[in-house]
Amino acid sequence: MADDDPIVPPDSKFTRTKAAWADQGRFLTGRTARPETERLPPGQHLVKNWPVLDLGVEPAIDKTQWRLDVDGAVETSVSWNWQTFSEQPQVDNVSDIHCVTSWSRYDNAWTGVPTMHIAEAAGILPQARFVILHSYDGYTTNLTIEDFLSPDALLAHSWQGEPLTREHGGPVRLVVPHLYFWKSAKWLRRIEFSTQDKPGFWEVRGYHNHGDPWTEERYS
Ligand SMILES: Nc1nc2c(c(=O)[nH]1)N[C@H]1C(S)=C(S)[C@@H](COP(=O)(O)O)O[C@H]1N2
Ligand SMILES: [Mo]
Repeated sequence: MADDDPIVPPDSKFTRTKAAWADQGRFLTGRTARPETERLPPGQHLVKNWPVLDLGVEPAIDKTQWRLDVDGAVETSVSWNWQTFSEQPQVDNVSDIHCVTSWSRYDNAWTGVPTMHIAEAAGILPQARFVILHSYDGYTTNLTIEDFLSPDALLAHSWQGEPLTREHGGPVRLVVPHLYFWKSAKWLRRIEFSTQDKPGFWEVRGYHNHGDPWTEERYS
């Protein structure tokens, strides 16, 4: 894919509302919690269902058309199709979801390819420090290499043993459990390793560049 995103993400009332929450500091408690002693981060409440949050456009990507590119500051650019992606090493991982709009959901069983393997397959250059995720709906989000390569982070294609549904980001989404869920890009299209940070869709709309739920890094 070219460096410029060809897709323009939609503007919507919900997008504008969420941008306003960043201005107002909505849901902030000023409390910090520790993952070792508390399971629910400050300002969060537990839900049993699984809410859908996105820009309102849910791209339908057939597995025969689906591609995932890994490029940028790497030794070897990689482009997987569904077949070659399925041949990569697989892991199962159970983790909690924490969304910045204040809901959390426990015990999500994900299956997919560990992000560590992506780094090995492409060979990250020493000067690469950031990872920019690009999605089929035009969404982007940014992470440091360390956060992206966290041991429980993966490119998930299944949830609770079933293929990830379209509304939750299928065929493949990122899952980075230790950060707010907006960092977990749905409908993943491209993983760009970069020497420079490039704040993504929510990061340029008042949301925190890092997004740690335990220290309430909700807004910038
Ligand atoms: N491509 C894409 N990924 C995205 C989003 C989006 O709009 N587009 N929204 C983010 C936000 S804000 C959240 S909270 C989670 C929601 O994931 P879910 O709908 O599966 O709960 O996806 C994240 N990943
Ligand atoms: Mo979100």
